Amino acid sequence: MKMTSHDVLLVIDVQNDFCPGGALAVADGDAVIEPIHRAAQQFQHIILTQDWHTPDHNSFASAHPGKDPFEQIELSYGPQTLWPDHCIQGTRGADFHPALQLTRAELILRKGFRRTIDSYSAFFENDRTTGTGLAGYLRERGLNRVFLAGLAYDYCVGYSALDARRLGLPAIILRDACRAIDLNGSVAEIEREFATAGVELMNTVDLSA
Ligand code: VGL
Ligand code: ZN
Repeated sequence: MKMTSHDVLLVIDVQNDFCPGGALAVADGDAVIEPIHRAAQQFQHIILTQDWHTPDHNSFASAHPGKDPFEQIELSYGPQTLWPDHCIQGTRGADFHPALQLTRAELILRKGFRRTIDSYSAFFENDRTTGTGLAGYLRERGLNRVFLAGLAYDYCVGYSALDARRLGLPAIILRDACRAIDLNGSVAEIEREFATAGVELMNTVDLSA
């Protein structure tokens, strides 16, 4: 694939809590690191995101007495899945996985830091209107094609890709550099949305082909 200086690799939430042993472990989550490192060699620009919640975050089941993790509730902005406490600001679980070596990354974007609203996407919080600033950053830097990798495929990676399309940017997910949570058919559901929105899927080997 022909790569240019306007391409950016968005590495989503490769944090301890989403890897084996973490509070919201994604099966095989740390397996994304190797393909991400290989993919990174093809990019002039890399951005990392970091899920970054307050201790009493509204997306935690623990903030809703009587509710369990993975249940769904209605919040002011719509349905919200409740999660185990994870990626709390300043904790080890919120740190990037120690094997992730992307010192060239130009921006670390934190999201989900507002207590009352979750943010799966790197572009918009879960109300789909509060911006994170990433759209403006990409625009100002002339980065206009987004490749995505990381955790989790069916949540933060997928929502970010869909929002990139909403902003009119080409969005390509590096499928082998992602792992999914797959909660109640979430993979099948988001892949239907990918098809409608024009999110593309490819593997890291195809970058250098
Ligand atoms: C994520 C659930 C809750 C993710 C973050 O990174 O996909 N999923 N917070
Ligand atoms: Zn989260």
